[in-house]
Amino acid sequence: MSSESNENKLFLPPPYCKTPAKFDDVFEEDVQLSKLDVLDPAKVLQLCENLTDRTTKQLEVKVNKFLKSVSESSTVFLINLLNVSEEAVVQVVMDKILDSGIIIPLSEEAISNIVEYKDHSLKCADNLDPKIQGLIDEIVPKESTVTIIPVLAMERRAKKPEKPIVCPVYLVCFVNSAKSKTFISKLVDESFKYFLTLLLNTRECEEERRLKKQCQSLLSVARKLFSHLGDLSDLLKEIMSEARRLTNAERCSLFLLDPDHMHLVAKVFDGVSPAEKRTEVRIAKDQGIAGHVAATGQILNIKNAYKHPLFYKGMDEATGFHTRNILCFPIRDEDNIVGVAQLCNKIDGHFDYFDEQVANAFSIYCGISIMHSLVYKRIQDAQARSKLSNELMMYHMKVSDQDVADVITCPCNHDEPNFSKFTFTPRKIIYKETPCYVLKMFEDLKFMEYFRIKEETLIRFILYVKRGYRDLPYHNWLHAFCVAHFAYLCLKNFKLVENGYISKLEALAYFVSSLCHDIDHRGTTNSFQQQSNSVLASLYSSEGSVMERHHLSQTICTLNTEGCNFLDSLNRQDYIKCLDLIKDMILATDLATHYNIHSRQLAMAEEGYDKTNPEHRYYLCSLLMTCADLSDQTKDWSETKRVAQLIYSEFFAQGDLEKKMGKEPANMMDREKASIPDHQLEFLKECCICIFKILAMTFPSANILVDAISRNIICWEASKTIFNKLCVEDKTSYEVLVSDELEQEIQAILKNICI
Ligand code: 7OP
Ligand code: ZN
Repeated sequence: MSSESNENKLFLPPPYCKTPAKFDDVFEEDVQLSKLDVLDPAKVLQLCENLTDRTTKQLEVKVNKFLKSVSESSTVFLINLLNVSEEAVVQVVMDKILDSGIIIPLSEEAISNIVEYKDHSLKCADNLDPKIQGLIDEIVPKESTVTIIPVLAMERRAKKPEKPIVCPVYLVCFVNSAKSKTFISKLVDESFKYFLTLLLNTRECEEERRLKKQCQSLLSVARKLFSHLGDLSDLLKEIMSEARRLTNAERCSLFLLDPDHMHLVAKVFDGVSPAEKRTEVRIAKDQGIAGHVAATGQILNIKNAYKHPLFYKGMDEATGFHTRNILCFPIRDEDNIVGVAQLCNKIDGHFDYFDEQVANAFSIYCGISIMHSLVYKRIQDAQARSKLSNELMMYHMKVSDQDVADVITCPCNHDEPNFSKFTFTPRKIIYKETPCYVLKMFEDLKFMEYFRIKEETLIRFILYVKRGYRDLPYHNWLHAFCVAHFAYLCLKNFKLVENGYISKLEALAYFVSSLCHDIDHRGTTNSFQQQSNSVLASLYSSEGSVMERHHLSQTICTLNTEGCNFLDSLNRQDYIKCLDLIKDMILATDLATHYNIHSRQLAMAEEGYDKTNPEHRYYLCSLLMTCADLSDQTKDWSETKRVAQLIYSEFFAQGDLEKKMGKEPANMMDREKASIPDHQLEFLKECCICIFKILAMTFPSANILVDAISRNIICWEASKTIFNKLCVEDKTSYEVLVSDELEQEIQAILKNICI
């Protein structure tokens, strides 16, 4: 049949619908019986008064009774033709409401082919769809005459509402009627004018209620998806029992594909008596209905299990359960079928189109849950592994009680002269004694008594921090020690606490931050982390200051290591405040942070430091951190030169690494290209001088630091000629830096300046 003739049929106007003008005469011609010949207005009126029910079933009973009486039939029933779900449904036969409706699936094509317009009247097709014929045979006794009259209506759920189409919505079946087909046809045409709209509206209303309930249940399940994250089997159980409830199934089960991919293993049995539960149900992946669904990925709606070729009776025989019908659907994760869910025995009939829709939604829910819990498990595993390796590492670098005792009983004096002067160079402290000096500074700053710090705990903390630093040329424990020493110098010389610039707690945080600010530095910059996609970058790059965030995290970890939390005698409020300050101060050591707030720091110094202004306090603390971090540059020339050697061997190592990775390093990191005096001069002039000048605006005694940097600038300027000379002789910048010539030359110049 061509699609055009098919379409024509659909556009046939039903007699009770507003019809296009050109059809009007067709119907006028065809009138053989008048309205009054078939309908008694009083009866119709009485019926209409009575059609007050809320359900289509109850309405159908009354309509059937009316039609039976008028048509003098033995039985009348309606076949509902549902265009949306593509089903034919009988839910009432005469005045008997069926427990479970008789539902048969019909294709859209089949539905549109039911009706023909022939001999100027609307009829059922001569060869009625065999499925519908079967449905009628199921209800009507043999040897009966059945007159079937179609009822058409505008399709309300048309895909294009602006182009409505007319389609059959009912087949009215009259059994053994005493009236002629013409009479019955006229009766249907005329009477449905009065109640078709009511029937259809009620049908639609029922449908909406069902959809609403379905949506609500799906929503409530969706909420649960997040509540059982930790336990997948719990969650799946919850989901499946909801699916069972929603589709009115007697039981449901869920099978997941075994990792061997050869078996489906039952994970959930809901609606099964406990006695029936066996240890494990396992089926071959290509066996039976579940296997078929797993293989094809197609939902299977089986109305009669025992008639289905794939149905395996063995399970029923083993369990004593009788399977009538089955709705079996696949469960997918991102791209694969990972399992199969099965709903058995719809309590009042067959699984229908709507059950299939529910199944579809639940299939998606299960898939999401499985995926979520896999991700969740992976995260938990990773966390556990990291905790384990952390514990292992901590065990191997455990600071022993003996190490702590050795610091307490250290026989050395620790009274270097000028230790608390800006001119003191902490790099000359004997390495072994650095922890003792840190302890000494803690004591000297009166932190021990003020915060009731336990000496043993503090020493253990210091020793763990020391171990936290790697063996790098520059960013090692000695750098931390120097920065902490400079913090100590500021606290003492500027009398930061005594003069109320900062609080005692801020002072403590400043000192601790200085000591910890580079823990576990890897000798590479923030941009290197991002370039190389390092683990640290993946953890922190979205927030910036990648390394600094890691140093902070390491600091907190160290503090939380057993026997290390020397801050635990602080009250809760101070403790939280202290960690907050430490966070701010460690993050302030990222020079990018410094450049961010540099102009506001300058403005603060220009307008005068206001200790009651919290922003000023933050800017001052940040400035103090930056100064401490760069304090190597405020020492004498030989220190500056030594530090430059350390820094450039670290920078060049990163440059070498970048070259190996096929990237081009920045000039400063490239041992072939870098001009050390130029980079140092730029760093001192553009960065250091400015920072220390801001400091000196608030603390005039810091001018000696600015002067020291200026002297170093002169030396670097002077060194340029030697660098230029020796570089021509094919020496690298670094070779010149460590050469004797440079040392001699600058010493000579310095002697001249000092005299
Ligand atoms: N002296 C130094 C650093 C050269 C005490 C760091 C940089 C910024 C701008 C050069 C430049 C380097 C940086 C510290 C000290 C240590 C400064 C962070 C650097 N002489 N560098 N240098 N710094 O990023 F022009 F690398 F950790
Ligand atoms: Zn540092």
